[in-house]
Amino acid sequence: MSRLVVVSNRVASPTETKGSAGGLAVGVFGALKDSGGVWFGWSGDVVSDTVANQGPKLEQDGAVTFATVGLPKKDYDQYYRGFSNATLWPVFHYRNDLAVYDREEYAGYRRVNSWLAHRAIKLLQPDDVIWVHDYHLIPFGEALRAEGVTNRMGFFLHIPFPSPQILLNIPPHEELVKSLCCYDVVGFQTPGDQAAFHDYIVRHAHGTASAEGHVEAFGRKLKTGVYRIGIFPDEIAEQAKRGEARQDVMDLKQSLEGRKLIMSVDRLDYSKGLVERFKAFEHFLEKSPEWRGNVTLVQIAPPTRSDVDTYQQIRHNLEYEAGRINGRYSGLDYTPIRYMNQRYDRWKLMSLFRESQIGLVTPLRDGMNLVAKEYVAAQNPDDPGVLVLSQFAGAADEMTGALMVNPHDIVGMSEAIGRALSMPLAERRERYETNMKMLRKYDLGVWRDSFLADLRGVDQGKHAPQKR
Ligand code: ADQ
Repeated sequence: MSRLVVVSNRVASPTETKGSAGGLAVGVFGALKDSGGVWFGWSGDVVSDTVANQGPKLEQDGAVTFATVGLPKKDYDQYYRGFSNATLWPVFHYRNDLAVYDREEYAGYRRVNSWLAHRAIKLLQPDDVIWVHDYHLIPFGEALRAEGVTNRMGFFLHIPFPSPQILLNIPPHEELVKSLCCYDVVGFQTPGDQAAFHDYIVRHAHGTASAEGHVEAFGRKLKTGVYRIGIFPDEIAEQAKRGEARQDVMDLKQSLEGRKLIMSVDRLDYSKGLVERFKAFEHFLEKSPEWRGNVTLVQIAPPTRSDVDTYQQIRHNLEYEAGRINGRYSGLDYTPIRYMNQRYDRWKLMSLFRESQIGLVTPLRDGMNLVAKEYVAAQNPDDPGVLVLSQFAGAADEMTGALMVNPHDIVGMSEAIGRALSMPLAERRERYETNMKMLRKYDLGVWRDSFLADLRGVDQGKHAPQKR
């Protein structure tokens, strides 16, 4: 089998791939181990130009090479903080109101992609299969092609692909889509994302797109597909069970003094609908006095991208809302919202999920949302909690056993909390089983293997120079 080269903005460290981090790192590493290969990307360090140009730094773990480069400050600002996270991320999450566009940042974004491609070339072998991940790296494949690389190349978008009317707000939208068309396979999380891409191809790029995902545009032919990212549910269940008897979890249980528990876990990001969620919980307490003092919302939200302005704003808003609501409904021995900013070990998160009666997952927009899936997998099958899920999470397509909510509808979310708290066991079990069936059908291995099968199925000679 040909080697695999994975390219992502951040590279998991060899220790993270041993299971302590998210399942995604473990899943991708599994594919790398099977075929041997390279994981290439940014180390997360900001370094001098000289140090950056000395990269990539190589670390070997069996048949897998971890190859990382540092980024100079200017590149970090323009490529990562700028165009990736202040333009692409908000627009792809339908938040044009939060997006800024700066030509120089965009130029930096393309420049860094070309520089990364150039650093990666020396690691490539002729029949390697190259799998590029996410919005930071849209032009990476095109930059490799410009250097004469003819390998099979695929791209997977972890976040939503917006409808064309939204995408048109990014001035160089056409260049971005053209870059995507340089890959052989482009993967999306949901049929809606794929359809939005096809829509752009047909209506704005004068191309064609078939229902089977055959796309022709900008003089290129590619395949698009829907590859729903998943988890390994049995592994999550195992972690959740293992944590049950651990001290931290027992302490939490004791501190709840028999109260019901609602769990929410998200990166601190405006796409996750945290403020609306807090307001829904407040509304629930307002309308259901019998529940005051009897139910606690634990919100775990580690900060990310804290040097991007909009992220400082959301953090500020959330602290304000938590303080305000707690001020209104706390008692001497009761705090309605426990809001924490730390990262937690996976086993701890999973066992907290298992202890809780509701998983409240209400993003305004989300590519997939793995927390929703982890919540379900962590439940005790004999007495499962209820997933309350936003219709705008990619996971909503599969988790049809969830109580579905519109995260803009504060009253609707508040009603769903009430319904979930008093749901009979038989209904909870039925909903849990429905969700578990989908988690097993579309687990992380299926996501990875189906994408790679499509990529490996591409004719290897497709990009070879034509003989005269
Ligand atoms: P994210 O936006 O990061 O991912 P999500 O899919 O929920 O969102 O994944 C977050 C992961 O981080 C989960 O595995 C979760 O358990 C973990 N996590 C969150 N908070 C944590 C904490 N405090 N401590 C430890 N772990 C924590 C992006 C897209 C999503 C898409 C994924 C995968 O935005 O839509 O589902 O990629 O493709």
